[in-house]
Amino acid sequence: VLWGTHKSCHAFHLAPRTLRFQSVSATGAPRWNDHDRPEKFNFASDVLDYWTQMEKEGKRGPNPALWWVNSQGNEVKWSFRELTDFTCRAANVFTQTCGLQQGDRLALILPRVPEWWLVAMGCIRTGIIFMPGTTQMKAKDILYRLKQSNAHSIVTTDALAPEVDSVASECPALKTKLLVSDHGREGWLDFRSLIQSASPDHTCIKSKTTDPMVIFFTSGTTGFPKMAKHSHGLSLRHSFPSSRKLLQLKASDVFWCLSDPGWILAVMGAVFEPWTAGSTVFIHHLPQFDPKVIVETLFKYPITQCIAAPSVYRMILQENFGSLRFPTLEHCTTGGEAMLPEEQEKWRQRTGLLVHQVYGQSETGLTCGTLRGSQVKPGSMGKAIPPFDVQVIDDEGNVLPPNTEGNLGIRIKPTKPIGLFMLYENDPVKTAKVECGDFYNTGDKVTIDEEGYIWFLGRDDDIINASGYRIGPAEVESALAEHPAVAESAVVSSPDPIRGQVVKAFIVLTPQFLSHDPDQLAKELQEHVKAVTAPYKYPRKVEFVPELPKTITGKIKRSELREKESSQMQRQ
Ligand code: BCO
Repeated sequence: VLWGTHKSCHAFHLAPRTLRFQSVSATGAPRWNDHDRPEKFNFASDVLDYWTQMEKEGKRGPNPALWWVNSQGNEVKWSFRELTDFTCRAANVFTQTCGLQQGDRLALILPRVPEWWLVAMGCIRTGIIFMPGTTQMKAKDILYRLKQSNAHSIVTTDALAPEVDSVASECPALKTKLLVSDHGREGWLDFRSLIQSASPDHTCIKSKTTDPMVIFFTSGTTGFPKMAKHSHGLSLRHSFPSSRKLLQLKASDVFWCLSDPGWILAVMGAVFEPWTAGSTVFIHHLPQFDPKVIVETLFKYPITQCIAAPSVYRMILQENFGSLRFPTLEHCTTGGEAMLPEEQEKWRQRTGLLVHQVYGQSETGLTCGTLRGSQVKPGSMGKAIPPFDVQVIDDEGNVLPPNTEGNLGIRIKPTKPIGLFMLYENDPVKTAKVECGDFYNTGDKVTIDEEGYIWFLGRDDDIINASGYRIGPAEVESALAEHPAVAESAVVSSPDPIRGQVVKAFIVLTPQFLSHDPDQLAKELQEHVKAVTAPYKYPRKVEFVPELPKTITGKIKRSELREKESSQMQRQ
């Protein structure tokens, strides 16, 4: 056991060796400007190892780089020096033990355990493209990802290993399976013991800024999730002065990102953003979401900043907590879905802190936000963060005047900005479809006011955003179709006071199920969806209908159902 049984100690007792550096800034000041396009960048050598050097020179305080806790009172604290050591070992495990090479793909499906950070950084050191995914995934979701990406390796836990084994034979490219566990499993390599025995001597690749680094699976309005591929530029962008102004993190800050490490929000909020500043990344294992644990954690630990989806703030506010005046918390940020002005105000009244909204997608990373210290306009997602030139555009890519509704576009011509995704892997049609004139079209409807503040209005396609999860209707409909009771279904968003939106399924039953108890059947179908695909997608609302509205060509009119839901909620 490498960690988990120790309380308040540095749990990994391996002595870090002397480091070899690729590049180190002498001053600690950002070395790049917003519009620089350096040929080479690697977050591990240019940022992580930089802070390691600062620690060695006594130029960084005693705060750990990674501080992990769980509800059992276990703790892991790693310095940057230890992180450099362990992530070099991880890099050697991948290249030497697993035989992986730069450009190979690795599926990273771990909960919030310290090894997640070692795997991600080990991949960056070696140029292996990592693909984060939520542990809520089921065998079918994992199979889809492994096949689509031609993954060469997977790292996961005991809970998901049987699901992986059930589909591995259908994934010929999959060479190695790595288990993060205290127990062995046949056919799997034991990541923890491999890390212990691996050498800490590793030379980081000299990656080009434009080389691929990470792939996020992101749900679309049709079909199954697409692979948004990012280069090392995604991580470089956090070094740009404009990005640093957003949270103004310092090395003494303790930053808590509550997002699951399967999402881009966590890759930015629990890796790139805090480590670029030399801050402490704080992690609570949180296997189940519990507002009480979050509040207790904010009282117990010296957390100075946090970022979480609006639903998290709402769920905390909904409970009857005595005090929400957290002793060390200075700055709160939210992203992943829209937050209403009255919700921001309620948080301010209870905590004394403003919530600053940020906006981004798996394709774009951080796109806009309200900078720390600048005016918060409640309900607005802030202003564009350079080098992104963000405009409201029409369907032809023409820039619209202030206060006019249109699509949020990011300028990609004549030059694509650093930090924007490269493309949808294996999908040139979809990649071309999101290009609109000189812009990447996010598909999100917004307005921009005269001061440059951006206001989210919604989407006019079928994508559902439920408590910060982006869900494609086809993913849920195909899960429902596997149940014998379902003749046909249409899945849409339905407004919800806590989750913003929830998934609603309109279902036409097969004749043999028409006489079943509807409440019981709805529950059975919900459990069925939870069992065959990631449970966050399950329809929290189910309505049985005799038929679905369709166009004359037989296409389901989801928009009609969506509008019916919205107007029904407004009437309530
Ligand atoms: O609510 P239920 O209990 O009926 O169902 C929940 C879970 O209990 C259940 N579940 C989870 N694992 C399961 C399981 N059921 C069976 N087997 C399992 N293995 O499934 C439902 C999952 O829903 P949930 O994840 O919403 O759970 P919960 O506890 O209500 O969590 C609430 C939130 C707010 C913590 C959660 O919804 C959340 O984390 N939302 C934020 C998502 C996020 O981080 N989005 C950011 C994406 S990146 C981005 O947008 C770019 C921004 C720059």
